[in-house]
Amino acid sequence: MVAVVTRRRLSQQQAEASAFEIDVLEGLHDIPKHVPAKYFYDAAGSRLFERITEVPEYYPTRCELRILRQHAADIAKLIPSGAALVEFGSGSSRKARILLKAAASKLAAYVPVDICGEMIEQEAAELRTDFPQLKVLPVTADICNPFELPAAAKDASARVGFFPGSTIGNFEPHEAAGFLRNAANILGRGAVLIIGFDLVKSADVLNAAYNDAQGVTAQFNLNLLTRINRELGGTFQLDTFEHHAFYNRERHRVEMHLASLKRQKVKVAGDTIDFRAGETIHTENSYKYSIESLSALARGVGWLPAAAWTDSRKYFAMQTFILGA
Ligand code: AVI
Repeated sequence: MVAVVTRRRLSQQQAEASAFEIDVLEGLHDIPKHVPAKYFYDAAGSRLFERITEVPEYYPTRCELRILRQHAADIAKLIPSGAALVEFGSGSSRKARILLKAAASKLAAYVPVDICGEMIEQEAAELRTDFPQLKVLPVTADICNPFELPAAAKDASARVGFFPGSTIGNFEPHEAAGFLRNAANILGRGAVLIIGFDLVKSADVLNAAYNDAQGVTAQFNLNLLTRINRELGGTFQLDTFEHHAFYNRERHRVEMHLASLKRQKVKVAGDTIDFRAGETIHTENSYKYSIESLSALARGVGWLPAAAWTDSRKYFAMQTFILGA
């Protein structure tokens, strides 16, 4: 049994490793060069992201926590009694805990869904201690693909989706629509969806948030090259690449790039990649929405916009949507 589990875990790791290799090589041979932002989050990248959330310039996490703490009771009122709360990309469940404190007594279950099974199982154990009356039923899945909910969530009076963290901003708009469609299919009739997202604002605030003075965001961006070196036998010299992040006003998004400081050749998984001086690898887009623009996107795939809350500076929003008939 142990051998079977170990073999299964190994083959999952191998499949993930080869998807990483395929995506990185495909992106580095493309023009312009790009690598999907989801590969930032190895163990070191996840730790660096946690540090980003604490730098003074990066406001989204603090704003969202403030909105949740201030309006938890109102948000909880929108959760039907006997509903299951399904969190998409739950990670540490830090934000869900605020909602759970306000709504646990009327919930049939809390279903944290994340690609990282180990993390949510560990978090689920802690939640069961802190909320002994609550059924905590973790699901390991990619939130952008169809997945099965546990029976207790399917049998609940309704399902309420929770998608905090402005992760929706890291999807291209067509992917965001795809996510919303998938969430509608999974949550089903009568569903409510609560989304936290970053609002369009002055370029100065946005540029500062992604270029913090301590350089943590730069380290986070460059860590992608460290990961490629380690996992794909890459030969990137980190001091020959520079973190570039800027707000692209036309496309309502912050773009992150890694710019080569010189003309050079880099080896990755046996392939040679040529860089011109100044050429960049596009590593992330972080789309900023208005309440109206996210409402329009959601309406297009059947979600009707309902109540929304923002912080006092209108930097960040938490909005609820109801699945149309
Ligand atoms: C995870 N995500 C919402 C962050 C963002 O703001 O787009 C990732 C990040 N990238 C640089 N700083 C933070």
